[in-house]
Amino acid sequence: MILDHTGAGVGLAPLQNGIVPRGTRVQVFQQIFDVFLVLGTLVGVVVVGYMLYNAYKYRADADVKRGNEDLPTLGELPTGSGGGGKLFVSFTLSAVIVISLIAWTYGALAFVEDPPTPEDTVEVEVVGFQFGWKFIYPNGYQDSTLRVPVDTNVKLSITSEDVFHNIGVPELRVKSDAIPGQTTDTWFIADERGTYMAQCYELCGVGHSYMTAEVKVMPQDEYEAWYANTTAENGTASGGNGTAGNGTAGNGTASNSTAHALGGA
Ligand SMILES: [Cu+2]
Repeated sequence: MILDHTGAGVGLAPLQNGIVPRGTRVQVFQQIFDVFLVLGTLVGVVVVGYMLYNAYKYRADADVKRGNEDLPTLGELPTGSGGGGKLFVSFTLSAVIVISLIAWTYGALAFVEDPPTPEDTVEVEVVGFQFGWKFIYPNGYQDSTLRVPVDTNVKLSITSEDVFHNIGVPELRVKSDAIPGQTTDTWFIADERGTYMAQCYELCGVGHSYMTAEVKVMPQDEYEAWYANTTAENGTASGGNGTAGNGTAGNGTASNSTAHALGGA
């Protein structure tokens, strides 16, 4: 099962055998999607199938063919039959399915909202500004690119230094508000190396669509070697005047000119 892959590295293994999914956000949300897809399809097939069956059974010329004189005639009020057995079964079944689904989804989302924090968690502060992102590491190092080790729990503490922003990395299923004067915590685990794109999801001004950042997921040893060489002084990100945007190919110029134009107004 895919859950084993990531769980082993982050100390979540004992929790994974339960009904409620554990693992990376990608795995949890995928399982929720799968369960809803399968159950939704099943309910759809039963409902549409039963409807078609009855449409055929009670078709206009049915009583002629079957010689069934019990069929209601047009305008006749239904008298009921069977003591509501069918109604009881369908109500009970629906209630059981809906309530279990709510409980199960709630359990899964409660885990996503507040997961156990393993000891090797990498903590990064994220500061949004018009128009870019600063990633600040515990040693004070700042960068406009987020570098994290693979298969490791990453905790982000997100805030903004001007207006509302929202940082999201769709591929990692992580997205969170960046509100001035307030810190929002979220987390993710990337189980594949590579470069992902973080971007702003809150319309925050003219440079909003350029407000992206790279997320580089590195092998553990490479990350540690890289982090060992960082200090508070050698960071590339600085201040709130848009210079942090320089690190991102293609959008640095746009962010800078916009930010400077605003600053000079
Ligand atoms: Cu923004």
